[in-house]
Amino acid sequence: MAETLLIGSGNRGKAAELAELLVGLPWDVKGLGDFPEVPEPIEDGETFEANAAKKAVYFASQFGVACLADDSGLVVDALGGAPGVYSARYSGAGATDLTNNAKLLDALRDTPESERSARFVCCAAFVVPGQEPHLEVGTVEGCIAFETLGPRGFGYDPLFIPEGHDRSFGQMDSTEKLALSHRGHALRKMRTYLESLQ
Ligand code: ITT
Repeated sequence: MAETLLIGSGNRGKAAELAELLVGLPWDVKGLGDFPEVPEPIEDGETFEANAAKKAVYFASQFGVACLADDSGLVVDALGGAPGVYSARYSGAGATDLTNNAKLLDALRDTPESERSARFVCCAAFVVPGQEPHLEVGTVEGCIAFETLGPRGFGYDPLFIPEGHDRSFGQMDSTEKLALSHRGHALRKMRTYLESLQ
């Protein structure tokens, strides 16, 4: 019987993308909804790598199963790298995708097109209980639009236009986004690692 691989994310958009990127691997992929509720892991690391490892180690030890987690975010050059590791909570307690996108548009309201460069970063962490995490990082370069574009995806997708394209991630379906995205890049490397374990 295939071993359980828990996707350790409470973000439904992210968890769906991670599940899509694991299709075809010989694991029994489960989500947090398949396990009893536990407190959220504490994400107090200063880097994507530290937070990704913390999440995967936490859920693997809580439930005694292998876990894949990701810590990700948007790095905006004109904002000195913000929101970065604070992307989920950029607009404060109770932040939503809507309030985060509104805050980002406001922060960049006087920033011209030539200075709106940004990148998404994803660090994926795979942990077998009791073992060291294995990390893979992916990035995608792009720029921040002047208004939200498109209904798809989650988070900052409607504001992020990947380099070489004229549509935002919010205007792409998941297949097109994952071919270009930070999470797609990190997870394709992680797949190679997971396949090497078989
Ligand atoms: P988990 O920790 O439970 O996985 P989270 O949403 O808190 O969920 P992070 O701490 O890694 O996850 O924060 C990532 C945030 O960065 C996320 O909430 C989005 O706002 C943004 N983000 C990351 N990847 C993104 C993507 O592919 N598209 C749009 N926004 C993204």
